[in-house]
Amino acid sequence: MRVLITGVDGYLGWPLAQHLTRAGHEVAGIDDYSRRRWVGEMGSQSAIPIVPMADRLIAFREETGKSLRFFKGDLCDRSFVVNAYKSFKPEAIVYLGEMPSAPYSMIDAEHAVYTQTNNVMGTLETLYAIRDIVPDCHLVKLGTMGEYGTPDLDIPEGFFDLEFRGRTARMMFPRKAGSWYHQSKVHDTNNVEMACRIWGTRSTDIMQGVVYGTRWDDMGSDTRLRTRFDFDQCFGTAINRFCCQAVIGLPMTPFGKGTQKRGFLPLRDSMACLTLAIENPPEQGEYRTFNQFEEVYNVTDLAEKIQKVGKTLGLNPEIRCIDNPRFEDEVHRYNPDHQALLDLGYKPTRDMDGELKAMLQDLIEHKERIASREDAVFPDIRWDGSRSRSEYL
Ligand code: USQ
Repeated sequence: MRVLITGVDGYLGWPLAQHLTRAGHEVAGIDDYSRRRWVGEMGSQSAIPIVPMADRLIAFREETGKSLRFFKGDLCDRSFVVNAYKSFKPEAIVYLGEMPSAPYSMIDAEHAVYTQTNNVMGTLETLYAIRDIVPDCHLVKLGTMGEYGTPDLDIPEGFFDLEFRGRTARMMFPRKAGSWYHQSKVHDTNNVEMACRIWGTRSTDIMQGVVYGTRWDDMGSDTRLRTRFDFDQCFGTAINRFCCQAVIGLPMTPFGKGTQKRGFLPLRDSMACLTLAIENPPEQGEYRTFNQFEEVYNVTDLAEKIQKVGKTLGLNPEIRCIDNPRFEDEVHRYNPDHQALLDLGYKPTRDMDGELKAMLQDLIEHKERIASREDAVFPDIRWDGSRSRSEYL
């Protein structure tokens, strides 16, 4: 299948391009290197060194024996998008090309507007390009479990039966996002669903949990093929940040009570799930939702797991709960359905300790590199708009 990956230079896009190529698909990628710029803006860099795209492409050809077609450009630039789609004629698009950080979107009005413009407009341009150029193409759109928020109810896979005044209708389950970033994905969900409904296009909207890990199943040995790993306060998730804090001897920082729960899945499982979605497309006109995660933990559980695994590697990280810079529920129900991918044959790895060990081993190699950007680890972006990090110091 011809698969186009938007955001191919990112954490998920780069391994996915390799994984799909090895699975026999013809892959093209789009990127404008914005992730590298955003992380630079945060005063940070990937903990695992990554090479420029030109070198990535050479290594890709040497390793897989195949070329990756690469289009450099902005997904909000209509003529660029149209030309790329006309040239490659994708049969599936994996849409990863969005600004993915909740804290970044909460910095100020400029960052909030940028996040929603980049994410929502980019997706809209793609919906039009699909309609006009490749109407049979399957859009695999990356949403987030954070779209649902923590509503104190069980969470279905996208839809539920709403009963009102004696009548029942199948409706989208209400979304209750907690950052401008997560809200941008809610807007995308509404737009993608409507495109399927009115134009007869087809999409899988993936409500993905937090992906972690540095390795994937068919990863080659060439270091130029490694994927990035961020740990700054915006682009590092809690799990990434805790691992890097552990490696450089800083306390791990659950926010508030540390009882916030999230769904997690390893990078290798994210690759497997996305491949299953691509290879099992919905019918023309269908919009479907997958809740894509494997295990649920709260952030203190995570820190304790990292502490335990870290000790086997000679680390001895402390856990220090700090004032929560976000407005979010810290004590909440979290029981989302996630059956659709299992029905398609997804076999979860279920080895978080093994993944954490590999992550920590890979990061220990780059301890100096992480320590050189220690400042970027400290969280000071607060949901009330102030910037203060005194408690951590
Ligand atoms: N947290 C801490 N300590 C930290 C950093 C975060 O306790 O040092 C807490 C946060 O308060 C939050 C939880 O950890 O309650 C998760 O935060 P996160 O930064 O790990 O992840 P989140 O903001 O939810 O966003 C990440 C990705 C995003 C993706 C989402 C999936 O950045 O792209 O959409 O995970 S999900 O969490 O399922 O919505």
